[in-house]
Amino acid sequence: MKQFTSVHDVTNIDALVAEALSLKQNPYADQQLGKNKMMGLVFLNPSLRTRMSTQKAALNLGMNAMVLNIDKEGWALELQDGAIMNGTTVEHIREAAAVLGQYVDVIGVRSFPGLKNRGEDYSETIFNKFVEFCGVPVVSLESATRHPLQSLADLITITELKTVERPKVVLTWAPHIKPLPQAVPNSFAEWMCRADVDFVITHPKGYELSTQFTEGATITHNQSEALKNADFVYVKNWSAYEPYGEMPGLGTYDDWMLTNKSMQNTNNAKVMHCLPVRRNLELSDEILDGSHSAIIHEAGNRVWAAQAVLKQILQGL
Ligand code: SN0
Repeated sequence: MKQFTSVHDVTNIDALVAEALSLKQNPYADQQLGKNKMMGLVFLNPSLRTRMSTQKAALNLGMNAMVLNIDKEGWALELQDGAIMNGTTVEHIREAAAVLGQYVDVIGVRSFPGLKNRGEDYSETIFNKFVEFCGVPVVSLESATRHPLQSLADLITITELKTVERPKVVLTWAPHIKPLPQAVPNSFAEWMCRADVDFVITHPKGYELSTQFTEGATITHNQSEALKNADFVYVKNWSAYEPYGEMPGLGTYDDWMLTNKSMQNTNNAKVMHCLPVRRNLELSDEILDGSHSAIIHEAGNRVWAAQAVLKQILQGL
């Protein structure tokens, strides 16, 4: 594997999931593979799981890892080509990315969308500049439009916990108080449309995701209809794709938050969420603390997702 920025970089999804599950059983089998190899983790936005799980995955493979919170600890980055840098930005992304590539063998980058300019976000301007200038394989730690390490961990979790051959997986929108990226639902949809599952997306009118990620999914505005016989319910808030970054009907969809009652017509479904979750806004305490939740298990699987991906990248170096 030369890079991991979306499901399109994966040649065999089933094999990657199987690899992750095998690494979970035997985490230190490949310590020689990463010997004297350096993983760089560069964050333009906050992180808990991605940072810790990817670092742990690198160490399990025998790599070293360095973390840079470039938004807080780096020089103020200039992103525009041709800029006359006589203002507050100090270092151009062209130099920053190229220099980081001198120090590491694989680089992970997190860069959230601005949610102001859809064209800019959906062309992955910042992320692609890293890919262009760093000169080493790039792993997405969540870009403007996707979070593939999360989606892989989600597919691993579904594979482990499913009780029927072809489970029904429902992605449901949840309430929030501020506009969040579409990256997690885009990516989850993109992976689920390629997995052996019945995939349903439910959200209020106005929260349609870009169709490039949802082809093959059933889409409904009726949450309780969607939840019928569900085996997995994946909860996530996202802002609108059109009008971009807005929250149509803010405050009127509070009943979209799942409670134990919402789960009654499911097939005793497992509830998933990528975290961080705002309690009693996106998800109720009773779900988070109850038997439906697979959320901590899911977060644990972030290590094996990252390790399977890094292993394939190391094998291609
Ligand atoms: C991010 C998102 O893409 O939705 C990261 C998820 C892994 N989530 C947030 O930014 C949450 C922020 C908040 O205020 O709740």
